[in-house]
Amino acid sequence: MRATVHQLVAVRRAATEVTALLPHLDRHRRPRPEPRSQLRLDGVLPVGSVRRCPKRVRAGSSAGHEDGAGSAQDDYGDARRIVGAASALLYIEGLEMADQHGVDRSRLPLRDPPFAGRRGRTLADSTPDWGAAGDVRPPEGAPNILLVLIDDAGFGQPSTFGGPVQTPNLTRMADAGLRYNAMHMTALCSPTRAALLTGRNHHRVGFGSTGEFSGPFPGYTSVVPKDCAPFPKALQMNGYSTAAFGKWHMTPNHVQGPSGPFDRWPSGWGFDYFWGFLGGESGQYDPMIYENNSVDQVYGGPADRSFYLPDAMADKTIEWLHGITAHNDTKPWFVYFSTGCAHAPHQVTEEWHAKYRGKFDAGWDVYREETFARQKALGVVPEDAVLTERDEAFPAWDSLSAEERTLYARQMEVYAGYQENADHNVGRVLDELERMGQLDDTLVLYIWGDNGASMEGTLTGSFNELTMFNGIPLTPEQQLALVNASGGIDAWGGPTTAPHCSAAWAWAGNAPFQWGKQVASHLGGTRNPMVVHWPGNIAAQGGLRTQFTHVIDIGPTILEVAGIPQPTSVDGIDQFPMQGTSLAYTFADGTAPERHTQQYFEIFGNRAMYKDGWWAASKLPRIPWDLTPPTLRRFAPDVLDPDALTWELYYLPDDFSQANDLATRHPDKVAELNALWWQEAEANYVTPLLAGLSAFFGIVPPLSEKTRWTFWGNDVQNFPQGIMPPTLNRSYTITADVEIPEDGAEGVIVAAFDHLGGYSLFVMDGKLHHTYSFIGIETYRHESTTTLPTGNVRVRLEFEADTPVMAPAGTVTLFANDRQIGGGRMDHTVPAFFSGYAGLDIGRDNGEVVDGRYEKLAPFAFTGTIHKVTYDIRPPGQPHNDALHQAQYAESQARHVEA
Ligand SMILES: [Ca+2]
Ligand SMILES: [Ca+2]
Repeated sequence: MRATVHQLVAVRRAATEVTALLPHLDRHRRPRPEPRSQLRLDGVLPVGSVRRCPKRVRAGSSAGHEDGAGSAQDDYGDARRIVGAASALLYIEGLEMADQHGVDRSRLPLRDPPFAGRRGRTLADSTPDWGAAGDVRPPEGAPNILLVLIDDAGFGQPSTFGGPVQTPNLTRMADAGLRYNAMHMTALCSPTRAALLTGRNHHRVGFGSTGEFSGPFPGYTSVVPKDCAPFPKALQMNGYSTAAFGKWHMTPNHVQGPSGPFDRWPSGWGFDYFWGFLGGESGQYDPMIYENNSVDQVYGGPADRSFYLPDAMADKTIEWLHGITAHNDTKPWFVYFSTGCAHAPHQVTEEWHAKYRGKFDAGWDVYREETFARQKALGVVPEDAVLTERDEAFPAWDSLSAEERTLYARQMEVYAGYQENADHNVGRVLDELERMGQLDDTLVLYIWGDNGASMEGTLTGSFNELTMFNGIPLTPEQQLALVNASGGIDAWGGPTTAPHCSAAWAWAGNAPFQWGKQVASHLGGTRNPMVVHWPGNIAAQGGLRTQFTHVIDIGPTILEVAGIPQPTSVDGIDQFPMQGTSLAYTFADGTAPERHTQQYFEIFGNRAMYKDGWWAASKLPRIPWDLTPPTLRRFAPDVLDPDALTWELYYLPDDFSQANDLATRHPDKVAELNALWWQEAEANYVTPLLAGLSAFFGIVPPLSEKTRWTFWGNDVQNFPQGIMPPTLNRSYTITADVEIPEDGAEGVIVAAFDHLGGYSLFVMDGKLHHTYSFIGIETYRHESTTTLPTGNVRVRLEFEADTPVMAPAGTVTLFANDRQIGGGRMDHTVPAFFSGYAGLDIGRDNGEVVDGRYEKLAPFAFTGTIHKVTYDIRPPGQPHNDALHQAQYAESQARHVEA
């Protein structure tokens, strides 16, 4: 921002031309209610900048009066003009690209404007055109857009829609805006998010399943095809500032490292800025945070117990808004605020869950009845609606023991407090927008849940949600024992736990509907509250909208409101049209006939077909959280007969909650919707049916040829699960070349994850230690019998699996310079996932630590030198390891391990 006298003189003539252009430029500026800083020639350069100019200029500058009033008037005028010209150049961001009114905004990026001036041999016979140096601006009046998405939350949870979770900020937006009670999601995280940001059906954009499970069919790649560009890209390329905060979940696991490719990261989806986590969930006390295209850092953990991710997310969003407003407050922005809450782990501090103490002691059956009554009183559920019945998969609250009730009630208290905190932090962003005078010029879309509340906690819930994902069911007795071992019921929700509530609480949270997350056949999985707030543009404050809407409608709505057409070409690729229907038509008219009249649903074989009020539902006949081999075998490719799967039928205008199955009364309607579902499935790449579970049926990725992973030095940290050396269900060796000073060394050589599942190789009291946590259920510790030598030392850990099965037992041996120095047994190893988040670190243990013995010293960095760490995974091609490979993928999540 500095200019020399030489540069100032050189631009002097140009400044005259700028003056001539000003009226033209101002005409193209985006009108704003408040007067904005205008492009001016005089007095714009900040005082500090002027003072950095050489003395002659400074003496005469407008900021230079302190130097005395006696300066020559000629000099003064010259300097003012020179400074003014420099200012014009420095403030060139105020320019627009020439004649954007004539630009085709549907072909992205926008074409550069042709030069409208004239280039002669010298400036004397040339005419400038500032348009070519300007920036793309959105259409006039394009508003700011705040899109809030809560994770894993149900229709019957927020108080705004009759639930017991206090959500004053959602209510505040609703009372000054609109409540939508027929908004639909896909029933699963990544699919909903991909549909949300592309305006297309989830299978059509490769997201029939989650980002963790890229599959070999077009609807299941977890990679958005280039002909379906996400709408944030259209906003960005049309001149919006764009940012995403929080949960992403659309970058496939194996590309979440520093080598990318980054077209699968938020930056590739059209976000100028990203701060959050790439996976499906995050620790709230020790998140591994990405900023743009790399890991920012692991925050919190034992070294900073004051850190809480939901608070930090709001802070970071506000900070970004301050920054862009300071830079350019004429440019509209788009913020995607996507909370990790209320996905597991349900982590929140006591101040938030203590206020719900005792509130759920009456249990989930009473919860539903009370919520249903409030829903009717609020009018978000029609008066003639019926509360659906409890499926026998969920036990009656009255049938539980006193101990179970105590445990489960606390689970719900924490789950509720966790959600209230999420709304509180959304409110902090809203408050700041209000203080900045931007709230009224911002379209707020606030969606409570990307799917219904999650039943992934199994019936008992879990102190560590990963028990379910590893196929480790726990009895209520085991659960209680493990809760007690983790600090007791009062520790639920704190950093020693990564909890998930009982599936029955989730089902209750989806009142008045049946089922929940993953069950795309029913409203419990698919219907979520939405609130729209846009004062001045929505007259019916506090109104209710009942038209059928779907998450693919959000993209078309936002583009319509911004005045930006859906792109027909992006980066040279012709675009497949958005499939959603803008719901902006509902803003003004609650009685307008619904325009989104037909929609298919499918997740993991749970299917639905909606058309003109009719809803056909076909739920795969299994308990949603049951992924055991005997259950899955019933749906294996050579067993499954899709025509044998039955349909239920509901007519939603008369039956809001799907309580009255009409299938036997209207077989023709069932047949019609069944045929339509298959037609839609074909067109949207849903087929082959159950491709989202294909890994369970032996359709596994090619076996990697790679057997060695090398970490050169101690500076590789925060490696996420998807790119770690694959030690699960294998024999493996970790070798570290280290240097230990004469007076010894201590600290972590390599650590992955934490005490709820992970391993660490470290030096303490001069000895080599290995700690392995089997999902927090059992912890194995091995220690060298002698102290390590000094100087250059090669330490080695060998794990030899006994047999080629999932979760193999095996023998650990520790070596120093090829001499055995210790070892022992491990009865169980982790079969599928150590953790849903966190990473691997060389030379330290970031975030929550694997072994509590060094927690106070966290991250317990190694005080010697690490030259390199090498992982050797048993070479492929041996029958032994082929079998292990098949086991890992084909039955991951599917094999019970006796706890
Ligand atoms: Ca979710
Ligand atoms: Ca760690």
